[in-house]
Amino acid sequence: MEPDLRKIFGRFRTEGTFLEGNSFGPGHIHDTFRILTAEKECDDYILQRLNSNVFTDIPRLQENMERVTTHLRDKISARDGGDVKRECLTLVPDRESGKSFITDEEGRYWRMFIFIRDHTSYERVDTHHKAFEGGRITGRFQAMLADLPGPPLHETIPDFHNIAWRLENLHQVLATDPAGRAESVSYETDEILRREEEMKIILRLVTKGLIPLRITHNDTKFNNILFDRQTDRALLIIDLDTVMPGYVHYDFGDAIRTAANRAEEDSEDLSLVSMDTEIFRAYAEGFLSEAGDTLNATEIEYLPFAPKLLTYIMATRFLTDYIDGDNYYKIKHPLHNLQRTRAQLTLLRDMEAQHNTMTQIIKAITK
Ligand code: ADP
Ligand code: GN1
Ligand code: MG
Repeated sequence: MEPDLRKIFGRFRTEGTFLEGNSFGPGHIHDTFRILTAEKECDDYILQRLNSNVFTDIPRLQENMERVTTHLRDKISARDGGDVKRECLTLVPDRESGKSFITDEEGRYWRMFIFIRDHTSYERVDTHHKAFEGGRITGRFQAMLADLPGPPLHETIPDFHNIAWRLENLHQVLATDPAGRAESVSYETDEILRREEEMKIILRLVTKGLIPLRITHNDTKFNNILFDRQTDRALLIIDLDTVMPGYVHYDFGDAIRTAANRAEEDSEDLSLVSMDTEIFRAYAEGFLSEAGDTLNATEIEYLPFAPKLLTYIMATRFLTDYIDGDNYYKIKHPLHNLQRTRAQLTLLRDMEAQHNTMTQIIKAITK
């Protein structure tokens, strides 16, 4: 059933009159709508019906979101020229309870943000400037959250980037083969399985105490960074649902996976998929300009490995979802998850070929 956006809008403490609501943005997880208000001087809004299959405890998720946005807001407003309306997300409370989410008659959860005015975002990155800016804003995000007070954030999706767990899931669907697709993807499956041990290296370094747990974003794909449409400066990173304890490699790796890929994440034409090491360099320069001082030698040493790991994790997740019968990601056609898997595996092979170049670049930046 189509949601009654006007009615849902009316339940939040908004300014302005509902003019129209439309589906918005490239997200794979929630149902996102942009709500335009009739008055020119009033903000527009983003309304999201949350995916509670993916996020099973929405109240806890929203608790994290409130803590994180409040902390960031305080830091940004303390900075000269900081613009809290455009440099961090603003949650709009429920009119009645003041909570940061509501439930509708079907028991579905909704939340609302102020729409970030005059922004743009990119699926692909074609200039050094954009890549540097993306790195800068993501590095700064991590640095700003380093002193978040209070207890650890909730793990909104436990083991989210734990590759050992992701591989267990793959083995499980291969064994049960619920959609009868396992045999048709034996090539892709082999590509994943022969790299299993190599990809657990970060987990082994963690066990040895060489890589510390930090607060990370965990979904730093480049289209989650919003840029100012006029100046092309990065404003902020959005999609804070997975902000929780993690390792620096998760944020650095996922950003490179998306920014430095010359093609789209799900490119059908695999000949277009490759890794642009100049974009890697620019992003790394931006990221390390903000977060570099906090990282230890092992974290830095393994930064060139991070893009491979995150590309591998996504390939594993897309393949698992395909074999499972497409229950997790939104898909646009029946082979979409397989197409995503193939594009990620192609990117992974190119990253492997260019690993030495990435290592040299990180050495040059951090020497
Ligand atoms: P998903 O987890 O489904 O990716 P996001 O939180 O990333 O959901 O939101 C989906 C899209 O909605 C984003 O890619 C962006 O285009 C848009 N969006 C989300 N929040 C805002 C906001 N506060 N202002 C402007 N656009 C937003
Ligand atoms: C999802 O929410 P969105 O569309 O930015 C996913 C990420 C994947 C990404 C792949 C909560 O991100 O982990 O990297 O798709 N988010 C969740 O495009 O699973
Ligand atoms: Mg998103």
